[in-house]
Amino acid sequence: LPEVRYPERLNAATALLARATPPPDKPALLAEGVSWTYRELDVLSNQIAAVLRDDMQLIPGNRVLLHGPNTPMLAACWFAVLKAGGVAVSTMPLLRAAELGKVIAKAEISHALCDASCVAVVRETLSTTTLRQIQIFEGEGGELLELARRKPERFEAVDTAADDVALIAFTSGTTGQPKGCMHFHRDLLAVCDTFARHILRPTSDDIFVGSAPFAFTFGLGACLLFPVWAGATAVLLEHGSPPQLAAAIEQFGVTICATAPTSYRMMAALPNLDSLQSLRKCVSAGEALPAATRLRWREATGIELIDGIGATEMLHIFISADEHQARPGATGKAVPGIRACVLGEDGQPLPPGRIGRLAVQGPVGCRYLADERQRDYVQHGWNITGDTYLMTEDGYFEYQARSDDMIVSSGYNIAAPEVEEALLRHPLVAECAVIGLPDELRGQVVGAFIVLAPDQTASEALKIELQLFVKNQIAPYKYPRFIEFRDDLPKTATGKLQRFALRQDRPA
Ligand code: 3UK
Repeated sequence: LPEVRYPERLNAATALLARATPPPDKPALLAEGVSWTYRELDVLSNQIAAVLRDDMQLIPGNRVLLHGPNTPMLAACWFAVLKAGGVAVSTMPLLRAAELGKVIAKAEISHALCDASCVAVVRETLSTTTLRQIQIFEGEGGELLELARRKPERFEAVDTAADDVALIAFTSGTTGQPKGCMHFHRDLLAVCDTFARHILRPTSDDIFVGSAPFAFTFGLGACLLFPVWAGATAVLLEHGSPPQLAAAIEQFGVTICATAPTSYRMMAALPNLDSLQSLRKCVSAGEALPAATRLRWREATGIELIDGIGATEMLHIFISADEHQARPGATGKAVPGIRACVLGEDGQPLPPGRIGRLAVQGPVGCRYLADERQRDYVQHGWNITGDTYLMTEDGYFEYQARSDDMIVSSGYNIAAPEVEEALLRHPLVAECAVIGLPDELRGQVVGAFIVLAPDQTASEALKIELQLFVKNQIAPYKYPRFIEFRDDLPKTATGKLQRFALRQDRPA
């Protein structure tokens, strides 16, 4: 295993910005009507760091809320917080006051840098939280920028230890309440030195775009850390819906795109796929990638998707395969620098071909903010991600389900995503979620919640058709005995299905 070593004293913001030594006029960040060079990004983040220290009385170790959609200003603020020795806590731009209040309280946040478009919600939390200092930015202006522009161009970054906390990321709550995960300065480089260095392999000529906000570490890596680490260019989008993503790819000549499987499925259905010609590499993460989506994207663009499983607890992707090594039905192999195995009920590694709990180990690991579920996630030095996997003889990891989403019906193990994948191949099915429903006879039965394609009508006949459709593709015992049509499905802010919410909806 290639080992990654970092100096004992390390500030990730200066290390990342100093590493690439791009020509000073090289664009670092692009957005609608905005283009910032590496030098502009470095200087402005120095000046904001000075505002944090001198005007906002930030003390190293203080936690700073970064609230707003992905913009060059938010990126400059992120680097500034780290330079000033603060701990960055990015939050999803659409959070409501009650949710934001919980995050501020849990992370004991004292300072905030906030986009004017979402400041109201932050102000609502003021009376009930520890938050004391707020500065607001507005596009290329605002109070914060006015203060910043009066500061010197240089700033001596705080001499942080490599294992000082640099950020706290909150999980998206696929299985319940969001949990805060702490990551060190060195972790920010470690994800670049594992996934980016060995799998993505960007060059300084690449232009990145992604749909995930910085608050989702998939987005922080793919839209900020990796491009800066490579001395490349990042296009920042405030809204990353599939049509907006496709438009940005055309407008900016994007070469690397990172988004979720659903988004690739929807982009592949857009007219005029020629506009995606500039693309070179595409990363899919966040949810299992259906083989049909991989195929559709290859047919549409000629590009083999780079699937990768990551987690907030691990900061970024730990199992993946590049475009040459990709294998349909498998997420990939352990990323160089990271170890992975499949554990049995007894906590011992299973031989290849057996289904069990995925366990990973590497330079980055889970460190929950409160004790929360630390002992469930980290066992004997292994991070237990909560996913069920099978490892093949040659080290490929095949995703089965979230451990909570394995359905046991009449003694059979049925992975919810496999049934969903079969249903999604039907042209009338737009979205679906499969869960186990309690059943006296069978223990559990397979239940499917289905959103139909626009203008389609639900009927009993269609239910039967869909059941047959599944039986014809996968083992017949896996077919959904129960089907319900819905207008929409419960999802997290990062767009993931909340199967637990469907289970809670339906008491035994
Ligand atoms: C699931 C996948 C199958 C899996 C994330 C890339 O998703 C990220 O972090 P979260 O904390 O969720 C983690 C869980 O999501 N998952 C993610 N990717 C895949 N399942 N195939 C995949 N390719 O259950 C995992 O445990 O929201 C992804 C980078 C950074 C991230 N934080």
